Amino acid sequence: MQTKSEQLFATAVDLIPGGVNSPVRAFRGVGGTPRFIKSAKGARITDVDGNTYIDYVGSWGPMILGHADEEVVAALQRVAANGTSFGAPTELEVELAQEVIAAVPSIEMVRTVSSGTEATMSAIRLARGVTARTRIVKFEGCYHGHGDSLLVKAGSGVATLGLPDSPGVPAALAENTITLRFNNAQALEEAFAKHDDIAAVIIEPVVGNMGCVPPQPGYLETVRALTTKHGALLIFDEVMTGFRLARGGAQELFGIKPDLTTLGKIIGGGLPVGAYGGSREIMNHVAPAGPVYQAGTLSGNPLSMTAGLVTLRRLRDKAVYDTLENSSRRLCAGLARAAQDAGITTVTNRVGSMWTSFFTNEPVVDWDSANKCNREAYGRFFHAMMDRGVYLAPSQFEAAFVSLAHTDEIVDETIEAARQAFARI
Ligand code: KE4
Repeated sequence: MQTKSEQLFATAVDLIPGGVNSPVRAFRGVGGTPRFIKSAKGARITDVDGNTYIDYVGSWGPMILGHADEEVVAALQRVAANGTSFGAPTELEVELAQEVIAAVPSIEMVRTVSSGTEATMSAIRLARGVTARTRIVKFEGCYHGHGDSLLVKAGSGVATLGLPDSPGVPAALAENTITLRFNNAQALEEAFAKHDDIAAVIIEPVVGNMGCVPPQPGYLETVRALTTKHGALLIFDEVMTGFRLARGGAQELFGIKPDLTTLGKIIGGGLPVGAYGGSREIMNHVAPAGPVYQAGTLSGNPLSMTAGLVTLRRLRDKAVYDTLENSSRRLCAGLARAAQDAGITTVTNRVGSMWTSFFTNEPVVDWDSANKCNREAYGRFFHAMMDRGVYLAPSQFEAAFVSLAHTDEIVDETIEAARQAFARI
């Protein structure tokens, strides 16, 4: 007897490429049939067959308050009744800009768009426009959305599917993207010695897209010094880490001031959103203030702005980050201990409430070390946990997320499930 998820997936694969609207959802990284989700509340999601799971994906980052937060839902219902999109400026966009600028010191001016991909694409174009240079630098295993210039040795779903790069990206464009090893300062130094036309270095300051990989001590400082020295803009892609690791993101945590920051996910509270921001001097190059063009029909729409504002205003209370730190630390300690007690070696990388349990026995500091992980073991663990009511990221090369709805009891329930899952595999 087929489950409803299996029936829906069989139908979906005929209508939608791979049956999904984003590749990582197809479970290719872990095998099996993706669960079609019917509803969610707090830390839990429920699939179309009525199975409920403790959710550590959280829509890949946005759901830091937990799912279907009452205040967010009520605000959306109120605002939707007044119309969902006007294609004209609204007060909500001014308020969201104020909220982002108040939280992220390096941002004096911000433009909102409808996805993280749009944010990074636009930031790259802006950097090229401002510097009149063409080359950009990114890092292996980092993923910045599916913009052509950035789909080169990317992480996340690209790494999960083992795609070297994506067909369709013209060589003439890809050759302008230099890809280096993350956490290797010398490689960046050599790239700047070799090329004097680097417009920007774009980096995930804490990588989420090869699994969670923190910067090594001093690395971000060196990246900042080198970009300043060589007149290249430093773009912190904080689509995942923004408002996740601290109210001011990774740049607050590590005390680094990038030239441009890209945001997404949390600032839309689960509605479509992206943003890019920086100094007035740089941002005033963006149309219509300046010549660098970028536009969007639904940019800054009332629903995304509303869900984002409710979420960001709840994150003004710094205590929320202490709560996330404590629950995440306890969770990861429990997971690591459960693996150890079952004689399974895992390496846990965690920064705040984003983490990854790598199935490997050596430190994971870059794509090469992440890529050595045992994906099959991760897949077995993923399914053993799902069988026990816990929904992890369906790929070894993704970060998982704790929300404010993950109470101590839920963390304990997760650790118990892990004890059984590790014993099982
Ligand atoms: P979107 O276009 O998916 O909104 O954002 C692209 C993006 C940009 N930068 C970073 C650091 C990101 O993590 C992302 C998107 N993250 C993935 C999860 N690893 C989204 C999930 C998916 O692709 O379905």
